[in-house]
Amino acid sequence: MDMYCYQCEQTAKGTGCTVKGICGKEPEVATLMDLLVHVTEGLSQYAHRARELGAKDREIDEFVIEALFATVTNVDFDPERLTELIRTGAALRDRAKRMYEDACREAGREPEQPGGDAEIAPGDDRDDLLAQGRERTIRQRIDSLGDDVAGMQELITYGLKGAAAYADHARVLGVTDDDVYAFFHKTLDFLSTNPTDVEELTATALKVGETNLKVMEMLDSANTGAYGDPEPTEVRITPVAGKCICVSGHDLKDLKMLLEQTEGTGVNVYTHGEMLPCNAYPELKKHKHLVGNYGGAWQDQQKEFDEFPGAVLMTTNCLQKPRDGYKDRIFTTGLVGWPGVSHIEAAPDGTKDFTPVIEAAQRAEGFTEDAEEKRVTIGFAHNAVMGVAEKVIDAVKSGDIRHFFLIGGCDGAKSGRNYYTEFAQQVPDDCVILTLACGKYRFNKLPFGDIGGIPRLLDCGQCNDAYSAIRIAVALAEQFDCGVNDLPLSFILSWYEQKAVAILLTLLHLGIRDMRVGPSLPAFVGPNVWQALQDNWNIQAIGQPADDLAECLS
Ligand code: SF4
Ligand code: SF3
Repeated sequence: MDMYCYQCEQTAKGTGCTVKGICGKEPEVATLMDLLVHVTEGLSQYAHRARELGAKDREIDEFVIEALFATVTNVDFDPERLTELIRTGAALRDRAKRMYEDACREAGREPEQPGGDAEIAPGDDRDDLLAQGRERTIRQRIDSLGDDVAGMQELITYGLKGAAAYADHARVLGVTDDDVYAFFHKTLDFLSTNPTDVEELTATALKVGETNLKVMEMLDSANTGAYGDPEPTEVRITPVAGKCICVSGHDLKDLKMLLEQTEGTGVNVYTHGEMLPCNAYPELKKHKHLVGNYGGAWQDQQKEFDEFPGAVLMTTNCLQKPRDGYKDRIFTTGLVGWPGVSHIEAAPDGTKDFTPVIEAAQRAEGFTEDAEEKRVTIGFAHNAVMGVAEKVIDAVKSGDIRHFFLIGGCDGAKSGRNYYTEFAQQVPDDCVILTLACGKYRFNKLPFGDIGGIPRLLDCGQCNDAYSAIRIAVALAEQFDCGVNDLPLSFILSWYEQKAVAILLTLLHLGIRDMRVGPSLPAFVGPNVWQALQDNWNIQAIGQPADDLAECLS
């Protein structure tokens, strides 16, 4: 076995990638990622203990977030950059150790020697690192602990990875929270003890969900604080003539910097994938050369970027192997990386110079003519929906709105995802669909019409805007003086990577019941854990759209 990874939905044969990742991850990269997670745990062993004595270090806190984010599916495929992260992590671990020992000295107590991951010594060359990584594979833990316990440990790790991605986006916009950093260190320290108590593991997983809710709230306030509250907006989804840059990923700040740097250059900017919601933020959409959205969800990028006659900027996941047709005009930034693809680094003050991207756009042909104009409506985050809350409540009371469906989550390439399109198409005319994340591309261009002026399809935004959907659900429950589970609201979720895992843990933490999840169940959720999820939350695997729909409405 060359590697073992089962962290995402497209894992090989539904059990684990063992030869090479379906995502394109080489065994070497998978091994370095495993080692990086362990280095992070070792670092947190000291950072957590130091924090208990009042000592902390912002660089250490931020590194843990970035390192975990780098290991999320479809983010970093570059062994060089992962090696650098491992070495930086080990150096910071030594700094954390000194910080802890100093704090102990001041407190007049003997320092503990946590051992285990805290002792990983990055060797002189990559082979040495790989040898260390191969001693700590997930497969070994599955073999020694069994599917359920090893899977629960991974569930916690994946939830942390997802929350780390959101925390990093909030951080670049200046929003951080000390308690969140403390939780990451504490939880990574817990994982470093190789915990096996299922109750303790379950409680920790739910705590990850609770922390992720806080992190999504931080990101919401970072995004809206910097760029205003999203407002309902009709976005053009067909090209206009001119030179062009397509921005994918999730990072609003990167887009803002690029818009400022392309102002007056004659280069148009398009969003792609999870960047579509950016078109609804006042401070982003005010740039007239943000002309709309190009293409659909991440898994269509190879064809779409090949056909796009300009430059492409990838700000976060989900990156696929760049084809030769566009390898010289795609750029990565932030934590995203692919060997041989040009990377835009941030200056120490966080600013980025996108000149190489703009020059690549100017060299490319651009769109030669306007395509037929088509638009979709977006921008129904919590603020916009709360603005028409009274109208929505009246429509529910009068029976004009019978039921709400939240159909959303991550998309992927696997068959079985047509379920979400079919489900949305079969939703009766007197029901409203809330959607978010890249899964919406399965149906967001279909005509859904409205109910008394309320659009039947309300796009809340990116995956992290699950926070908006939660706020909307809680507000409705308050108005009707009931719990969220008593609302005429069903959750139909699609998952793919670890951010979806973090959101699922948040929904479980909130006690949301009867959710349907698909297209397949996570390989890392063992049989007994799945049974417990069913017993405690009545979570269900998706079935047939018509049957599931009938059950939701019954
Ligand atoms: Fe396989 Fe997903 Fe892991 Fe990639 S991230 S190696 S596709 S399980
Ligand atoms: Fe999509 Fe990758 Fe998750 Fe942000 S872009 S939702 S899969």
